Amino acid sequence: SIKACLFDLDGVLVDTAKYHYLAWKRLAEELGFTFTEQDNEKLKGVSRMASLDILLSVGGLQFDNAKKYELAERKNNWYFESISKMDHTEILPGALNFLKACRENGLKTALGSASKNAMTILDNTGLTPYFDAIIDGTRTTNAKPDPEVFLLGAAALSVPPEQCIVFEDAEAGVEAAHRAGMSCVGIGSPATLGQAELVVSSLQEMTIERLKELSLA
Ligand code: B16
Ligand code: MG
Repeated sequence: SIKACLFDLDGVLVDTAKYHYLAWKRLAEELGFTFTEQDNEKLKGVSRMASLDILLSVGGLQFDNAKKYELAERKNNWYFESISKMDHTEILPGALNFLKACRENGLKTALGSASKNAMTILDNTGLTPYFDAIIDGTRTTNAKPDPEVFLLGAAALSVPPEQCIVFEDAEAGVEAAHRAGMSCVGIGSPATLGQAELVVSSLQEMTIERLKELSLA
């Protein structure tokens, strides 16, 4: 039976994708090319440096590592300005209620995010107290679809992977969950998250009852 729920951050609990997009778009403009919202889809769940590589390939540009770190830092400074202004109103519909329901029903909760900015976002939105463990991009060396972030989460909770369920909005995250030996609920569209055991459009559709049905299946 399920003992723990592991949550991705961006796209599952908060919509920070729009801030990532604004910052990447600004960087692309400074470099002299256009970066569309559609291009931005490819960055979901992907680490900062891998995101930069995708962006530069869209612009057909190549730089050495020192320059790439400088560009990534420039983007991150703009992104950080946006998330510094976030508050609880930016928690996605149903997320807080479901986190509370998990805890009221004795389930452990952990964050499993690729972001190095996760703590700022959790603190500003008031979500930090709802987690028994927080694993973010400052704690991992291998990005999703590597299972590391979720395996570290399960270990921090002392729950075996097969008793964990992951909530993810990115295809790479669903794969990471499966490689960790965990079931996955996709948040978004079945077209991209079809590999997940269940796909819902938001956490508003998620209940403890549905979670239990899932673990019986
Ligand atoms: P940062 P998640 C991911 O967060 C985002 O989806 C992805 O777009 C971003 O590039 C990555 O975090 C790294 O974020 O630049 O803040 O370290 O979905 O894993 O919660
Ligand atoms: Mg995500």
